[in-house]
This record gives sequence, C-alpha cells and structure tokens, in this order.
Amino acid sequence: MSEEYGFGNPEVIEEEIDILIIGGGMAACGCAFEIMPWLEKAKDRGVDIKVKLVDKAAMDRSGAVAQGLSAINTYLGDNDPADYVRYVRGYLMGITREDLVYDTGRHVDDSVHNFEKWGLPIWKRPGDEDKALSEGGKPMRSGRWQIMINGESYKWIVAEAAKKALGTENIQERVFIVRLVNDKNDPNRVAGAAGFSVRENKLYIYKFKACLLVCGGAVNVFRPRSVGEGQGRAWYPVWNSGSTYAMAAEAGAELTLMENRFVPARFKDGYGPVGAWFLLFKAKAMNAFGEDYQEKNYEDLKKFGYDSYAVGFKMGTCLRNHLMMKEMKEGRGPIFMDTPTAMAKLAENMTPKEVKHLEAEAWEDFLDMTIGQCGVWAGENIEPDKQMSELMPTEPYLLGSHAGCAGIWCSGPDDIPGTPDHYHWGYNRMSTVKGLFTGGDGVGASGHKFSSGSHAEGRMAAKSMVKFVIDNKDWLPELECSVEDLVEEIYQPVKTFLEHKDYTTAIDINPHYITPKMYQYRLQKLMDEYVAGVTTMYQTNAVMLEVAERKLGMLKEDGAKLRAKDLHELLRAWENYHRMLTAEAHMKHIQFREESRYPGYYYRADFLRIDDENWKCFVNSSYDRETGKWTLKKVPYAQLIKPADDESEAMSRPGSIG
Ligand code: SFD
Ligand code: AMP
Repeated sequence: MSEEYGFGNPEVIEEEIDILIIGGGMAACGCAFEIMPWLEKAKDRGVDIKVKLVDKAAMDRSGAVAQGLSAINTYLGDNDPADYVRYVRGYLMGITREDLVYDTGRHVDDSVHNFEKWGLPIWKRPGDEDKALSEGGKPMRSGRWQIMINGESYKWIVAEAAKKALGTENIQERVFIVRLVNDKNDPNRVAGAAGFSVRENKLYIYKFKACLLVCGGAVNVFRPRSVGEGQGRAWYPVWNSGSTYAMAAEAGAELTLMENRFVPARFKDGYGPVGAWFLLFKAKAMNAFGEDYQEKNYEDLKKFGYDSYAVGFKMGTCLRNHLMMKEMKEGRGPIFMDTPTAMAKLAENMTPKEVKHLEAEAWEDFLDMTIGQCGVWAGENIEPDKQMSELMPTEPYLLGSHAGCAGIWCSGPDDIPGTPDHYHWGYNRMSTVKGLFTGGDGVGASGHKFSSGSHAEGRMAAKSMVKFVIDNKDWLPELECSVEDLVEEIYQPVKTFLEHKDYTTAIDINPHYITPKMYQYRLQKLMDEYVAGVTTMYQTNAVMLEVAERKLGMLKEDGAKLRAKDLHELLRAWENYHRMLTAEAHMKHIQFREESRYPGYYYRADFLRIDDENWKCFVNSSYDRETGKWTLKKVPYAQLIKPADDESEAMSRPGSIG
C-alpha cells in the first residue's frame, strides 16, 4: 500500500486478555468501576483475570453524556422498584422485560450515590443542601423519577472514577472496534474483537473469554432535520453509530424490539431538552393558535385503541408525540413551548434576585447538556421569559436506555419470582451468544434507565462477566478467522481507494468506489422516505417497506465498495456499515410487526391499531452473517409485577402472540 496518504500496511497488535469492555460511556464506566473488587475476589480463588477497555473516542467526553446532562432521569429514592417497573411498562406500551427493569430499579440508586461522592453536584430540597443523598438528603425532583444536577462535567466525573479504578494502563482510547470474532470451535461463542486506531496506522486484535459490548445507540441512520453546516447536530450523540446492534447481530446474538425507536420532542433546531420545562417549570405546550392540543386531541387516542395505554393524561412519550403530530399534520403547527407564562407564574412569589436565579436555571438547563440550544436562543434573540420557543419531533434514533427499548435480548437475574425460562438462560445481561454481554443502550426491552441506569447495568454485567470467566477459566479462545483475513477485511476500504484513486481526476467522483459520506446520504434518504422518517411524518406501510428492503439490499452490496482515503474516512466507512445493518434490523422488525404499537414514534399506516390479541409480545430477530439473511419470531411477554389500581386494563392484560 502507498505511504502517500499516510497508510502503510497497518502494524498489527494482538492482545490476549480475559475481559474486553468495548465502549467508554456510562455502562462501560460502570463496569470499569465495579469490576476491580470482583477481580480481587477471583484472585483469592486462584483465578487471575485481566481486563481491558477500548473506546473509539476519549472517555472524558465520549458517548451520550459528552456535553453533560442537567438531570439524572432515574433515581428511585423512596420509590418502590415495582412501581418503577409499572412506569416503564406503561411508557413503553405494555411490553417490557420486567425482570431486567426491576433489576435496574433496585440497583440504580447506588450509582447515583457514587456520582455524588465523586463530586457531581446534585440539587437538594431547601434545608438538605449539605446532606448527601446516601445520608438521606432529599433531592430536588423535576418528576417522580428525575432529579436535577449541575451536570456539565458529569461524564468527566464518572470517567475519572472508572479510569482510577481500572488503571489507565488498561484503557485504550481512540480504537474503533469493527467486529467481534466468534470462536473457531463454537460458533455460538465470542472469542475476540478487531478494530483499528483512528489516530495511528495500527490494527488491534483482541482475544478474550468475555466482552461487554456497550457502544451506545444509533444516530444518523435517518436523514436528520438539520441541514448544511448544522448537519452534525442531532439529539443523540452523533458518534454512536449502531456498533452495538450491528456487531452483536453479526456475532449471532438475538435482537429484540428493534422496531422500537425514539423520537424526542425537542426545542427546534438546537435539540434542547423539554423535561425540565414540562416537569420542573410546569410549562405548557400549545399549537399555533394557543390551544392545548393534548386536551383537544385526547379523544383521537380512542380511534385506534391508543387510549388503552394511557391513564387519563398520564401517558408515555410516544402517545404525547402522537397528540402533537396530529396538530402538525393537520396544519396547526408550529408547536410552541410557552416559556413566558411558566416563568411569570413561577416568579409570582419571588424576589428579583430569585427571578434572576430562575432565568439562570432556564439557561443552565441547556448549557449543561445541549449548548447549541443556547446558541439558537442567543442567535435568534430569544429571551425565554418574553418569547415562546418552537418544539419539533426529531428524526428517529435507535436506543435502549432512554424512552425507547431497541436492543439485544439478554438473560436476566435469577431471583425474581415468576421469571420464565426464556428470560433466564445463564448469566445476567449475557446475550444469546456465550461470553457476549451488554448494558445501557445495548440491553433491549428495558428502556427508561437513562444515564444512571446504564451505569448500574454496566456494574451488574461486570459482576456476572467475572463469574462467567471463573466458570470458564480453563477455556482458551481461538479465533474463527486468521489475523490476515481480519486485516484484509478491515483495511479493504483503504485498498479500494489506493487501487482506483487515479482512475479519475476528481478524488470524490469515481465509478469504482463510494465515499462514506455519499453512502450515509443514501442510507438516510431511503430510511427517511420509506421507513417512517420525518418526510412521511413517521408513516410507512408494507409496500414502502418492500421498496426499502430492495434498496437496503443494494446499499449493503455497495458496502464492499466503500473507500477510505484517510483514517478518518476508514472510521466513517465502518460507522456507516454498522448504521446500515442497524437500519436493516429496524426495517425488518417494522415489517414483521403488523400493528402500530408505538404511535408517535412510527405508524404502520396499513395497520394503525394497537392489536393486543396478536402483538402483545416481543419481536426477536437473528442475523446470519454468511447469508446476510434475518430471521424473525414472536417471543411471549410475561407479566411479573402485578398491575396497580391506577394502571389501565390493557396494561394488566397478559401477553399474547395470536
Ligand atoms: O435530557 C465505541 N440521556 C439522559 N440521561 C439522564 O439520566 N438524564 C438526562 O437528562 C438525559 N437526557 C439526555 C441523554 C442523552 C443525550 C445525548 C442527551 C440528553 C442530549 C441518556 C443517557 O446519556 C444514556 O442513557 C446513556 O449515556 C447510555 O449509556 P451507554 O453506555 O449505553 O452509551 P454511551 O454513554 O453513549 O457510550 C457509548 C460508548 O461507546 C463508544 N463507542 N467504542 C469502540 N468501538 C466502537 N465501534 C464504538 N462505538 C461507540 C463511544 O465512544 C462511547 O464511549 S435527556 O434527553 O433526558
Ligand atoms: P426529556 O428532557 O424530554 O428527555 O425528559 C426527561 C424526563 O422527563 C424523561 O424521564 C421523560 O420521560 C420525562 N418527561 C418529559 N416530558 C414529560 C411530560 N410532558 N410528561 C411527563 N414526563 C415527561
């Protein structure tokens, strides 16, 4: 290969460890922090376990919490974990893995107590300012489950504790993992992973007994609303490109509820969060004519049975979106967040100094986690106490930790009464592939865990991975393919470029290759137009999906022609390959589920009803890397936590697969 573009043949570095943590986000940091004491215990039993963490970016600012957050959305405090399960299943339209959710609920607070101990400022109720949460200090809640923080440096704080625990010598930053490698002797077992440095001409191959795959969710699968120079702006972190789902699928792990997605309603153009405005500042959203669209459209929920998953005005995020989207579809947009009225009401009994503080809080909500929204306010001369701001449903994202539940099908804990066998087949948070664990956005069917729950889940996975390694201490991993094959595969886009670059005079225009950017545009356009993106107001049908399937098939074929003219493009090439596979899973699941389970996230226009008779169940899929084919099936839902009096009748309905 040529040196001209900074590529020689990459230096290949092979490492053998016992556990590899892939990713450096909330779940990875939880795992890194938790694992050390368990390694000590293993050592006492004569098993020496070596752990390594690799992140494609720098842990201090990697993943979804990069810009910081202004709230921790899961802190139970005085709440019962069973109520947490009821809230999650309600918000996710009745189908959730209650064992996994309960498990997160009972462990999450300890992570939050640690965050505070490590220096994260948490807002307290008056009088409790100096009392830690762990000592009974009462947090300032924005909602029943959410607490307010000064969280600009949230990720720094959590990453610092993780690095300190694991030791920087066991952390490799700026290595992008491209694929997992299964075991030579057991195809249903993971034995290694391969990736490359995004800064140096180096390729890394790891062999291990177990790994934690926690690369977050998938962003930029759909054409974003942002255009031109703003296109890098999205709500979820643009650098999370579906690696978790794509790599797991290719290794043979079953995925679940990949039809689910998250479409957050956000402050328009800057993607600023709405939670604090709705819950803490008690602001109301309205249509262009000042009408409360939620009240006005409530009856509409009844048309296709959507009301069966709402209890009065208490309803999940997708249903709230549905009410908003109806206004927009019928020409009564834009939707406004009435910030002036909310601030005036709050200020009624405040001193001028307190009012100033309130204004600062309004700005800080954005400064702490989506600074770009402050740019929009400043750039458009918006003073929130004087002028309303527009809200807009964003392009769809795939994730498993926020108000969505796409992800990997995992084994749950073994101590929750009533857990059916198909929920528990081995180690907690292990996928259907031996040795492959996940957490956070990776674990499917258990959303609403957010930053804190993702951290807690990484900790749970740490404990069970160590147990797995102890139980398999004499097993030696053998990779199913050779090092040469892996190098060839990963550097193929570089080779394609070097072979064909002189065929034309314009480096980006060449019939022999496709640039990662163009590949991404093609993916985003077809997902947007056929798989319920913003262009069709989140609607699709069987015919559109058939077209999408064909076009995705061609895009997949063209993946072999991706080019990389530098390391940055090599990263982009593989990110987009992961996005494409994630998109295919999403499309296949939407095609399979013939109902509209998540109105407000997407609509099957040919099956607009919620159909509990046939579809109150999980949809799981598996992928065959050799043939490129997906297999889908229905998996029964089991209710483990009894319904409460204030839950809807539909919520208490048992699962059905029709
Ligand atoms: O306002 C590879 N989230 C919120 N959580 C809260 O608790 N409160 C909030 O206020 C939240 N809000 C919010 C949130 C996220 C974002 C982006 C915004 C606002 C604007 C959600 C949480 O942040 C989220 O639940 C967790 O962070 C999920 O944790 P995890 O570990 O599943 O994902 P990650 O933190 O994004 O980390 C992913 C890591 O993987 C790396 N990576 N490494 C190697 N190879 C590859 N191929 C890789 N691909 C990715 C990444 O670099 C990263 O380290 S609000 O909206 O409600
Ligand atoms: P967001 O800023 O939209 O991500 O919301 C943060 C938290 O507040 C999440 O737990 C949301 O589910 C919740 N939330 C946001 N808006 C509302 C609302 N209007 N009603 C109830 N909960 C909400």
